[in-house]
Amino acid sequence: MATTLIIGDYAKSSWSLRAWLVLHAAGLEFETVQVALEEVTTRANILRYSPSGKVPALSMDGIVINDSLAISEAIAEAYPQARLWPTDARVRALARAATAEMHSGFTNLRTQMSFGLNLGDQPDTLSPDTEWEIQRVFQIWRGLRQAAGGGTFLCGEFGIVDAMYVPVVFRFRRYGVAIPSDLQGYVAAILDHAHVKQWLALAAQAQT
Ligand SMILES: N[C@@H](CCC(=O)N[C@@H](CS)C(=O)NCC(=O)O)C(=O)O
Repeated sequence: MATTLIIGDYAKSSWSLRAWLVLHAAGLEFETVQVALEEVTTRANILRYSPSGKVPALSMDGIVINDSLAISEAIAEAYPQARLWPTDARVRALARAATAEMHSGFTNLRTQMSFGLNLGDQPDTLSPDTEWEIQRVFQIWRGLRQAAGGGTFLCGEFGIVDAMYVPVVFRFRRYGVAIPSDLQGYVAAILDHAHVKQWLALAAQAQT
């Protein structure tokens, strides 16, 4: 079977977006199967492909890998030439920490500022915890960019850590969160990234 990524709706599935970006960053040719989320049949439909009942899942080399981070690691390992992690060990450790923090944390931000590709929405009054998490994201971005010492993205080239934070960029965009001036270039580069724009175009197409 061809390499196949099982994803959810473009406008709803931030975890699918992350894995999809990582596969593209590695230059992989792959097929996608899309399962509509938030329907009564969603769980049963995902289970046809993914034993966790969640998307994304990657069918590759005769196995199914569920979870965006596990998929990212598998792709980084299979395609080392894509340099999805920074080459410097210290920067790589920081990129992994930032990735893990996104993958397992930011629950207040994720709950209060739900994922969506639209603009101009008002969140409920942000809790102090959410406000703190927004500042923590900025701190992580700054720290990585300083440690990596330049480049367009967090650690130079677009990699797994950038893919992990793309949905946060969309959340900030959706709710009009002010981006500090020193990070505006990074956010602009993310929104101008070819595959980020492709995902937005696919989402727009799906809505017509
Ligand atoms: N930790 C998982 C989270 C996966 C996840 O929560 N996926 C959501 C869509 S973004 C899902 O499959 N929801 C379907 C459901 O719960 O029925 C990952 O990183 O892949």
